Amino acid sequence: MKKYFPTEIEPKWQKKWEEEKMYRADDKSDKPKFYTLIEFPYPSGAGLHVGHTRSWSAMDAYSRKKRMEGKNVLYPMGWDAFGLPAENYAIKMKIHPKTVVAENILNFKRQIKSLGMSFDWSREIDTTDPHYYKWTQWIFLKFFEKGLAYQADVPVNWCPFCKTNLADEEVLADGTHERCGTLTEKRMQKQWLLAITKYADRLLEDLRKVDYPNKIRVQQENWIGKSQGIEINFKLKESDIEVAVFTTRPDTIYGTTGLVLAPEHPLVLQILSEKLKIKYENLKEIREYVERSKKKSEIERTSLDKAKTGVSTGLFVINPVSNDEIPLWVGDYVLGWYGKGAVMLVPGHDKRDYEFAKKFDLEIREVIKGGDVKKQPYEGDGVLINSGEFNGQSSKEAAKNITKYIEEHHFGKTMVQYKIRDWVFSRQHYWGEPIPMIHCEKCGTQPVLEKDLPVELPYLEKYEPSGTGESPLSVVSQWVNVKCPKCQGKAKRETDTMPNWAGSNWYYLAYLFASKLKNPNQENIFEENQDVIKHWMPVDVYQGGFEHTTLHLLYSRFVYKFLYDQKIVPNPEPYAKRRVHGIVLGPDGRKMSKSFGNVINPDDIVKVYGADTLRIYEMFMGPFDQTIAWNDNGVEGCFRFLKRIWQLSQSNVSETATSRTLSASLNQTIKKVGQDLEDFKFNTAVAAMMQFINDWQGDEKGLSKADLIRFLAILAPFAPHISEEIYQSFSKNSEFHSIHMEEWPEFDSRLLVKDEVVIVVQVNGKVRENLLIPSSELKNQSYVEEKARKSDKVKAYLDARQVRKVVYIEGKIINFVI
Ligand code: ANZ
Ligand code: ZN
Repeated sequence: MKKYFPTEIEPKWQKKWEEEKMYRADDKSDKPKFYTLIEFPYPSGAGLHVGHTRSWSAMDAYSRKKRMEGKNVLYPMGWDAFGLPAENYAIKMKIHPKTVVAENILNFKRQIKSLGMSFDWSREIDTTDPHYYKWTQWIFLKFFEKGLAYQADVPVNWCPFCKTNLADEEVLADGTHERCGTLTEKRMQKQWLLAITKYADRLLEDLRKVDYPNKIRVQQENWIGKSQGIEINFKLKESDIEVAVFTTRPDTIYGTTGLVLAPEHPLVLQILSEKLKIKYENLKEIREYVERSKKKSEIERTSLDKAKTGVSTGLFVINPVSNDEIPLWVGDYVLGWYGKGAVMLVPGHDKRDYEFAKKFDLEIREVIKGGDVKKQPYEGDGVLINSGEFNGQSSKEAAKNITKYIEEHHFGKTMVQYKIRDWVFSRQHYWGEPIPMIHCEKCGTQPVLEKDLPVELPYLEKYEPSGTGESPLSVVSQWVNVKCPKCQGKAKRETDTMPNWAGSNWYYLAYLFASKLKNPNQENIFEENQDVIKHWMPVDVYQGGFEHTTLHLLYSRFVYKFLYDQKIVPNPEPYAKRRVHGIVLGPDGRKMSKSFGNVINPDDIVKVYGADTLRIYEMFMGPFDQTIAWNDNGVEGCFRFLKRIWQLSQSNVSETATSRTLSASLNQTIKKVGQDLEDFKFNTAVAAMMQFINDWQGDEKGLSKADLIRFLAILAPFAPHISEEIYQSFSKNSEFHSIHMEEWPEFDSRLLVKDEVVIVVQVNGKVRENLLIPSSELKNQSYVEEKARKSDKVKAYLDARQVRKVVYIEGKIINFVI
């Protein structure tokens, strides 16, 4: 018998598959298209980790099945290589990021190829290739042309470690940078922004059009944060000045005992400039307070654990509905950018307002019945009291009626507010796409002409961040100083670069025409490739992690919608279906990390057990969307599973038909594996095949050749090499025909039920016989009992003894108690 040496057979088939160009997707095929996508990796110095391999193996199995089902499958791979990790690594190792990226890509590719993934390598892309980022820059110019890319002074999140500004999405709830864990600070700085807020409603609504896991949909909904409310204008006493607030609870308006402005509010700035014709007190305190709150982060300001701070302006405003005169305060728990940057203070029914009122001894008024507001705010709904003509109405009714009253009297109007803010799109870093803009003293900020794209990133010896908030590109005068594209006068290039999310906004489109990216005479690549874009989009299944849900997944949906509006893509959503994978932890149950010494390198597993074992193990280790710890014993077990298949295919295959019982087991397995693969239940699919192997081993005659091939066909997506090797050993074809080109086997539903079942016969709990009983008689205890009594082996025990009781467990055991 031949022995199973995966390290011999695997490279052989990988080479053959590549020669045969088996996994090339065909743009012109008449088979139905199927586009499967995994999040392309950032090629890190550490190489591939077993988390990558798990996710890609799963999608590989899925893609292979789709091919076998007759689909024209596109399963591509590329490199997301700009950004902080490459740059930080380069700085640490003192190697240029360009060199680092090139080396890492080579290593990644070698590793991936050793796993036998069915990627279409002819479509490989690299976001740091100027031929690629030319189009990343082109998309930016489109945004600018449509008024959706703009510069503004905004409070930004500054990471003191990475020395760059970050988008809100890159800052975690505790205020730290998601990449490096450093606590970020708020700074005001002129930045480029993309107007994602203009798409907020569509990004929210269109979640209905796609099939995403619930958790992901909810995370995006919350991040977008739509609030339906009303803006209400309060007049400053003895003046024409109006201050608007945003509230979602107009029903509580009679409970308003103050109005609180954010320190950034324009009225506060006016007060401080002393331009208002009103009497001032507290000016010094207000100024000091505003200065102090500038230093605080948003997290600090809004934290529920921190004591509220504020300062009185000494001024009063009038509640337009109740006509109450109420004090005007400044408090930094109110945010400048949200709503109207001002709130009506309702301490009886809002927790934050309650704390503010307690701290500064402001009145607490109960207007909704439901709790004891002297002790704690009541935030629920209820019946209105102390609310004039609205008394006795429910919160819901009152909210409607008060809104109507306010609108009719022109005191305000309904409005929708979103939590999401425009996307801060500039970074003060070297390793990114230059933003293709030019600043001219005369003409202002001008876009680079399309014909001058790409704006190539110059090769710098010194690329470390300056730390001043200026990009390291700003000191490269030959690059910075250019002619203005409009007046030809002296001008300077924009020196900020794009965030590391820019390249992944459209990479799923780049795969579709990857071979054309290098064409130097390329006109508008999107226009010229409309046919392939229409053919392949949307992505049928996109598989990735949970961690980029409000980053890449949201950003790329936004950019795709924008491209849809430019008539570049045929539909409003890029990904029809999203599936997610869990994380693979180290054998000790902790996150894999060099410092814990618990990192599993896929190379080591492949070297010892082969790629098929690694793939089978990672599918089998647990439910795909759950976080699972690595287990070496599990790897051993999967290796043994493959070895048994190897042996059985040499020792237990027959020229004649498969027995009815084994045939039933095979048909059940085909059915289950097919359904499980569809549902991303990879672990139970493998378990079903393991169960089948037991049945096969226990069967005297074994599998027929035709049935062996059917089994190999369902094994092939999971263990592509061993199934190919065994298949070829049985193949009589003179021309090469791969198992991966076989049709996905049908199951015979008539054969799903076994027609005979083994019943264990016990006497006093001891096994004495195994009987074959027809499936149709399993429910018939007297039939089973009679058969058992007639068996010679059983007879010997029952003769001349009295049977006291017979216990029958249907379809399994019959026990005679004597
Ligand atoms: C009065 C009120 C009474 C409120 C009450 C709530 C309960 P969401 O749902 O998150 O949109 N708010 C408005 N603008 C704010 C700002 N710039 N900074 C901080 N808070 C602000 O929350 C809407 C509520 O958040 C608004 O409704 C307002 O407080 C507060 F019993 O107004 B409410
Ligand atoms: Zn100019």
